[in-house]
Amino acid sequence: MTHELGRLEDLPKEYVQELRDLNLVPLWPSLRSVLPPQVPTRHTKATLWQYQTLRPLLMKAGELTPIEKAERRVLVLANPGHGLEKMQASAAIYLGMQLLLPGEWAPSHRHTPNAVRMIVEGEGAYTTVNGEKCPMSRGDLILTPTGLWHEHGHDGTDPVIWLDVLDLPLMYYIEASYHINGDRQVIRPGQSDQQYARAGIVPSQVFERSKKTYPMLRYAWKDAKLALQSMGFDDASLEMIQVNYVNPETGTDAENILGYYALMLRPGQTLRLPARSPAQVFHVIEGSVQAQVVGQTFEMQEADTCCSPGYESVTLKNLHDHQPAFLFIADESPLHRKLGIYENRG
Ligand code: 1HN
Repeated sequence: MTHELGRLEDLPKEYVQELRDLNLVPLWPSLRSVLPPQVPTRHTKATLWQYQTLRPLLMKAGELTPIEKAERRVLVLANPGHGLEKMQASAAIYLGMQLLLPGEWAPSHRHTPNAVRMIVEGEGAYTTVNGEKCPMSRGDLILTPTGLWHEHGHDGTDPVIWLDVLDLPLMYYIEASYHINGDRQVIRPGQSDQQYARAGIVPSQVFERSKKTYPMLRYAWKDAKLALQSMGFDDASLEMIQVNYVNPETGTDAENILGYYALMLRPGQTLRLPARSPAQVFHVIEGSVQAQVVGQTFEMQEADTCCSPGYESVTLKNLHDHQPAFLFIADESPLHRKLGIYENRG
């Protein structure tokens, strides 16, 4: 039973002021707003960012702002429900589209927020993560987890664009967000994507356990796509054809706060995702997808990105009848599970 509670206006003004002067506030006028019944208040609005409209503006940023003046040349995908200046896609998720032009270099730094990048366009760029060179190709996922040095370089001939996903809003909210600049990294031999590319085959550790908290830093799209295609092929009745990006040593989420997945929709398939507590981000890698999110319908083409608030179901439809569609998904599941608040409401 939810009772009407007393309002601030019900109290004598002088009393409220006396409290305020002592840095005191009565709880009951605000109790329902901080702890609403049944469903949390969500500022995250279902929002679509179309690549076709965003891309020319990102290229324009390439003309307007040299890389030295930007360090990271990014247009942030900001959710209007949170206020654009907050630079949030959801409560915990930051999204940005980053442009690196041929010959440019985005200098080395490390920071507390965890990041990944999903490569959208172009060849020849790479991220160096703790000395390991991770080449960028369309659909690849590259991790830059908390505390790891990272910088971007570009030896190719065309612009390279990628989607950055970070847990920056959370880190900022808990007053734990900061960075340290570093020197240009010395690239050492290392191809973690090759060492761990085949699930079930991992390096033996007889004499020494791996000291790496993050053994795999690059997840090639060709491997994720093959896994999805064979899942669909092996079981024609399988409804949700999805892979999780995991740490190959532990089998747990690739990073601590946000979860990363790739999903295949069969030709013409409609898939209803249950209402679960974490907010989600959907990014089209290949194909055309309709996303129905909180009463909104988004028609998404390749490289389009949308987000959905938590506690809402999402219905995805492959708009092609003859080709599969592939989506990259990021969500707040690892965070919700660690907090003990993860829910699936069906
Ligand atoms: C960052 O380090 C990168 O390394 C991109 O490419 C976007 C947004 C906020 C804070 C750090 C990068 C970022 C970022």
